[in-house]
Amino acid sequence: MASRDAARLLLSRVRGPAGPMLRSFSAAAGKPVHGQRKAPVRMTTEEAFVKTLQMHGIKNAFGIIGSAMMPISDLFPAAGIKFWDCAHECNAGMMADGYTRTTGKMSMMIAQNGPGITNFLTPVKTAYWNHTPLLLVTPQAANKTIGQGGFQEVEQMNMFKDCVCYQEEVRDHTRIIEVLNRVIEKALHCSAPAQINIPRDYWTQVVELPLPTGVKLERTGGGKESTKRAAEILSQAKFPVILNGAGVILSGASEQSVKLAERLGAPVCCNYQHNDAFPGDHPLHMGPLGYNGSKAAMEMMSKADVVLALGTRLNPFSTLPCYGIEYWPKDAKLIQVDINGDRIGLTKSVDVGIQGDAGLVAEQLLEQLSPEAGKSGRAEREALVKEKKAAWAAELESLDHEQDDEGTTWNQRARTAAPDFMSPRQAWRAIMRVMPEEAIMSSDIGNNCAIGNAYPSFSSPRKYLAPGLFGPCGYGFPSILGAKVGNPNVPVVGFAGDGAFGISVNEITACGRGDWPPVTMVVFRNFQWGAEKRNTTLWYDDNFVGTELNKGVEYAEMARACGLKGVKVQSVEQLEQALSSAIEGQMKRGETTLVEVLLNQELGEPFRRDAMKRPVQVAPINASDMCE
Ligand SMILES: Cc1ncc(C[n+]2csc(CCOP(=O)(O)OP(=O)(O)O)c2C)c(N)n1
Ligand SMILES: [Mg+2]
Repeated sequence: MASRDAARLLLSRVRGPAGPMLRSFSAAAGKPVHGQRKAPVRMTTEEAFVKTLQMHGIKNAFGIIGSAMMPISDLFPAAGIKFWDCAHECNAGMMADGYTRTTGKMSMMIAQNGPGITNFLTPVKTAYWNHTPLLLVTPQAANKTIGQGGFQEVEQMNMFKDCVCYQEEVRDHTRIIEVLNRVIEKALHCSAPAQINIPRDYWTQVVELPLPTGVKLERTGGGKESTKRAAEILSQAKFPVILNGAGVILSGASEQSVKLAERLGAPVCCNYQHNDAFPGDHPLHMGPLGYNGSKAAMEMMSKADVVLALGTRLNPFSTLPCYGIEYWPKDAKLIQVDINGDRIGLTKSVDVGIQGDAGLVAEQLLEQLSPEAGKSGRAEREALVKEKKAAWAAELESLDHEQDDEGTTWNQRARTAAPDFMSPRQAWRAIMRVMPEEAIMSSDIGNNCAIGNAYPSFSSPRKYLAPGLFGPCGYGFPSILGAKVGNPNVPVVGFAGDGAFGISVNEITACGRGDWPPVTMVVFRNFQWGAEKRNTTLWYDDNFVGTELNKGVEYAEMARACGLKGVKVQSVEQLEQALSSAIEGQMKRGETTLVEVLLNQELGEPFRRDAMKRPVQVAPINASDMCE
């Protein structure tokens, strides 16, 4: 009642005694509508917080329960917010990333102050480089005692400073809505995680506040001059190549990107780990650039006289030479489109930089292209696209084994030691034969997953979850759980190496509970931290330090002990059969299955040829010098 009265009072103030209504207010009670002025409402700070979440449609929270967040989690069921209580906050954060990346809807991470929040560090930075708009809620030790080192205190703002696009601490309980709303909007506008830090003694206060109006900033299609110049350059190009980045996925620009490519007759490469940034069944799709990417994409890129980098920050790792091919066309004109102007020209000199939304910019460019655009050398280019794609597909189909660098013999020894086991590539081909067309897949950091980057393509975006450029082991499993939460009717399959899976394995204790959706998880078993072992074979003379995993561990059995399905396979036939029946079990019987795939210990290309070098010995290290 009190709030209605307040609303009436405010309305009459705005209207004035007889004048026209200056602003309209939505009803104080009822659905919080975004974009409408609201009347103040008397409520608790936790009610205010939850109403603001509702207003932004945030329906999923991932974390582990703790007393400092309980005032709001208590309201989650009533609010229609599902709290996914995970086994580890690190996994909870990766789940939030998987959920939001595959749905385009914001989710939140929330946990106990101190140790709960410190566990979020890795996934928040991961989400940052995946450009995922997430809400990070960090309840904090109370103002009353902070600084006394009482209980669960840590510098929660400093800790995330470099991991979020925006962070703000609530300074007064009456500012709770203002701050939360701003944090959510920053995350959306910057497409990155943003943090609200809230001292726990600000809960359970009574405030009288209006819900926020909300600012939905319209994205732009770039500046007039820059789009005009870019369209001119593209119109005159003899061999235009497009590089689609995450921005194309995030802005939902598939259609515009296809139109632009078709108009220009330009082959389209996907940026590293963004295999779903262009439809895989399109004739101009070339596949991913970068580490273990598509040779066809690299060959086309090397021929470009104009590159349109659409929705990408051109991360330096993503365009490194691969397979010994220096494909980046240094003399080509470069047009870079990014929503974040700070990242334009950061890694490569650009001829035209356009700050804007990938889809809107693509539309602008299409409108401004000259009638001649794309005509020069079109038939030859299209023929070359066909030829290179076919050649790469055939090569990929024929590749069974990994190469040893000159002077090293690891792969040859690995094959001899386990002649009955599959190689990573044999396993990947078997997997690709049974993956459903519409499936969402996740990947992890590791050698087997990296080899796999060459294989999948997707007919639509938001289908490929790779860990991205923060490169955390332990992404594949939790991210696919998050993807399934957001896409319950789509088959999902996660992939991880046995070491990386071990980092996230505790989630098998959580994900078998009643309302958790079923997933299929493939674990590549080679009993080693393979990617690091590869570095050791190449630069450290097989001096294996910390690269061996426990052969006694049985992951499929562990899954079964947690009430899930678990199956261990060794041959191509077994793998195909087990994976297809696991996916069928996921979709028809609600079963979560872990497929443990025994592989030989072959190892593909190392991640960092660019950063590694042979050590030299100057002052030898000797155990006898160790002090007691
Ligand atoms: C959290 C984290 N710890 C360590 C690393 C370094 N690292 C990168 S790849 C890798 C090995 C992964 O081993 P595994 O998951 O078994 O996959 P494999 O390489 O054997 O296929 C390690 C330890 C990392 N990227 N992230
Ligand atoms: Mg391994």
